[in-house]
This record gives sequence, C-alpha cells and structure tokens, in this order.
Amino acid sequence: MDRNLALEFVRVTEAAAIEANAWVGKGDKKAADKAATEAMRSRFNSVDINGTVVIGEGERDEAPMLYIGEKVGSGKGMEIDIAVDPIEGTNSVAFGYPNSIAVFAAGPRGTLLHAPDMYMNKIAVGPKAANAGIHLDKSVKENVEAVANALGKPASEVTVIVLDRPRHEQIIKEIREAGAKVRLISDGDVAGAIAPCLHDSGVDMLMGIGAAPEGVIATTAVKCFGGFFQGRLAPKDDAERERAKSMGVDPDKLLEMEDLAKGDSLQFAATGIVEGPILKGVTESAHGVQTHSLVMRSKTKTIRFIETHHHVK
Ligand code: VTB
Repeated sequence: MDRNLALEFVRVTEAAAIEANAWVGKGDKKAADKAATEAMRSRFNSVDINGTVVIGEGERDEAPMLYIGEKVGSGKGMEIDIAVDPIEGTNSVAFGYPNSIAVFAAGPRGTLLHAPDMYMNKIAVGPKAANAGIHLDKSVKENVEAVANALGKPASEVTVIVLDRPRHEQIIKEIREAGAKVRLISDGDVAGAIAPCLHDSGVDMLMGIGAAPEGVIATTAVKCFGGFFQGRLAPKDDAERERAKSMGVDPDKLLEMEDLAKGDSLQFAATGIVEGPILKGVTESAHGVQTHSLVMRSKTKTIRFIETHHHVK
C-alpha cells in the first residue's frame, strides 16, 4: 500500500481521538462513540483510497456510519479493506478509566478476516518471544516459561496483561501460580496485545478473552512489530457457532496471524484518547491540543510515533 498514506491515516485517528476526548468522564458511551465515529468517517473521505469497511460499528441496519460494507475514502485510490474502532475502550472514555485509543487497520482487498462480533481467546507476545513456541493450546505455565526464557529473565519478572473480567479468574490464578505478574486492565485489549511489542511498556504477554474483530486489528499491529498473535473464536452458544460458520470462520480453528491479517501490505494507525500502555492520551498544550499516535506499515516494519500539536484557536 502507498507509503504516502501514513500521514493521511494518522489524521483520521487523531480526529476521532480529539472528538472522543471531549466525552471523557461524561458517562455517555453512545455520545462519545458517535462523535468519534463521525470524525473518523468524515476524515476518511479526504483520503485517496477506495475503502470498504470489513470491521466496523455494526451491520448496516444498526450503525449509521462506518457500518460493515460501507465505502470510505475519495474512491480514487486502490481498493482496500478497513477495520475500524473509533473508540477501542468506550468504557474508559465514558468513565475515565485508563487505556483507550482511536484505531484502524487497513490492507488490500481480502486481507483482513471478516471476524464475527463475538468473543475470541487471544495470546500475544512481542518480537523477542515471537519464535519461543508460544501457543494458545499450551498451559499458562508453559507459555509463561517460554516467554521468560526468550526474554532471558525469571518467570517472576514476566508481566501478563489481562482484561479484568470474572471470566479470567482461572487464567489469572494460573499466571500467578506460574510465578508471573498480572496487570489488569478494565478495557482495551488491542493496546494490551500491542504492549508486549514495546520494550518499555512493562508488559510481556497478553492473555484472555476479548472481542474477535479487535483481534484482527491487533494482529495487524503486532505483525508490523514482528510480534506474535494467535486467536480462536469463543462463541458463547450454538447460535454464535452457526453465525461464525455462516461468515466463513470455523469456530474451532486456531487462527494464526496469516488467517487474521494476510500478507505484508498492511497498515495500522492509532491515536491515544486516554493514556494506556502504548500511547499517551489527548492532552492540552500551549498550542491547543496534543495527540500521540502510532503509525506502521507491515512491509517495512517502520514504527512511527507521532506527537502532534493541533492549533486550536
Ligand atoms: C471489551 C474491551 C476490549 O473486548 O472488554 C470487549 O475492553 C469485550 O469484552 O478491548 P466484555 O464483553 O467483557 O466487555 C474488547 O473490545 C476488544 O477485544
């Protein structure tokens, strides 16, 4: 994909983050999401792409904007698929918890899995542990030890990031029994999956169940870093199993990175809304508003952190 698009893409997530920021702590998830979605949608229109939303705000009848199948961009450029999450961590924005980003991933038509909106069991590590034999089907202890070996430190110094949910009670127990540390987050496992790729995040591995569509977005970023991600759908009943099948995704299949986000022409852009393990949030600056973003292309694996001072009159 065209490298000149990187700056265009970051404008899209910056706009969403700035709009979402106005809603931090106001207790209104819907209004926050609407503001960020509208900003993302309108910014996309000035980018020269012929984009189709494959992961978005919902089906056409339930989402007015950035719905699945919607065309975005000026229509002039190449045909690409887009996976968006105008606010990944809506709770964080609404209630002022840490860790929320505006994010999207893109790839040539057909490269991003059309993941059904249901749970996914996930595991992710950074580049240093990418070939350590981490596997979703291994025990927690085996995975913790493999990461510890790859990083050259004892299991007691390994930190695993996990969404703070009752469904993770067992896995949290096992991580601690393996001697490792658990870092709980209220929301935002996209940033959680990317964190092990950053050497200064203090996080070595992500484990646990989050939403499947975000697994595709996270994989795109993890690939750009040369990290590792595996997922498997975790349908909660037979109806969800059937829905997964009807969307062409085997609910029992182990999904490797190539299944989730294919090839090496992927792009990723994210801007922090509320500070988390990978990005600072939107802050005021003398110039107006300051944003922190991460933009990457999988082809070159160039990682760009962009600090932008937006002039607000
Ligand atoms: C959220 C959110 C995550 O999954 O937890 C959601 O914070 C689903 O889990 O970042 P719950 O139903 O328990 O809230 C994510 O959106 C993405 O995987």
